[in-house]
Amino acid sequence: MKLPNILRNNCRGFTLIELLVVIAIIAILAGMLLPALSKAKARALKIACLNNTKQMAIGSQVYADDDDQKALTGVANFSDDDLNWLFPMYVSGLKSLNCPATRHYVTNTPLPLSFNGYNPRNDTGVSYADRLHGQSTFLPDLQRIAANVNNPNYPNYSPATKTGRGSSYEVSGFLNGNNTITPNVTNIRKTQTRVANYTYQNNLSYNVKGQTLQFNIRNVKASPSSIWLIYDGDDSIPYPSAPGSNNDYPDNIDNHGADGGNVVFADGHAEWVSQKRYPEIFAYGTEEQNYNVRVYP
Ligand SMILES: [Ca+2]
Ligand SMILES: [Ca+2]
Ligand SMILES: [Ca+2]
Repeated sequence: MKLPNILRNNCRGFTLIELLVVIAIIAILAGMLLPALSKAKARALKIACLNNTKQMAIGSQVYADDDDQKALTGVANFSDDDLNWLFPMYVSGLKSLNCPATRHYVTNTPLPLSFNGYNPRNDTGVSYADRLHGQSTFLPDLQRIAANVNNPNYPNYSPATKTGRGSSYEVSGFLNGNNTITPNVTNIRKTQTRVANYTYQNNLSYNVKGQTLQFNIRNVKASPSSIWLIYDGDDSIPYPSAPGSNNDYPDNIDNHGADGGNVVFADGHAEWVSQKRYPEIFAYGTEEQNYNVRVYP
């Protein structure tokens, strides 16, 4: 059967050039859309992570209410990041302890306290069992953050994919920690009473990429809304395995890259802190000395 001319013309299909033009237009549109999509995704992950920190903020306030010393965290010293004091009594979901912008994971295999092999310097005067408020078990994966190269049990952390065992959040349980200027001064455990009445003891001098940031906060009264308790885990993974990585400063390898991180404060609120504001907010939050952000080759 012979088709009428008008139908034959309509059925001729596309020429190769026409197809290539259409493909090129789709590629350009996709190229314009993808950065916007990945930005939207990063923003959603920051908010999901902020929700985690809000869970921990409530958990640490309830922990302090229950605690004999009214301590806001259960860590042993200023650099200890053990989160077993929160889970499962004060934060019931393990998912809240891993940042959704990472592939960190915690295995839920509780062990009796007699199996504990992690004994950091204890500046609290309180035993591990008492800091866990009567819990009889602990999770080894919660005793360290995933992104920690000094983690002998899990040395295979991948900074490129942010994959590894451990929690995603660091703890700042003491003021005046990391003390190198006046090393004999005892670190101050963050309790409800102390954060309400604390006066900073040190002026802090931070080196950020060759620039000195000076915070003259000695004798300044601290506010619980400035004092840090928990934050997006950030330890330095040395060059060359992670170029440009600095401790406690948002870099590409960190949970939210160089954008910033979420922080739990001693008054029970949580908020996003950008890279630009990070060193200053960290100074008021931790009173840690020895802050050094290097520029790597
Ligand atoms: Ca730490
Ligand atoms: Ca750190
Ligand atoms: Ca960092």
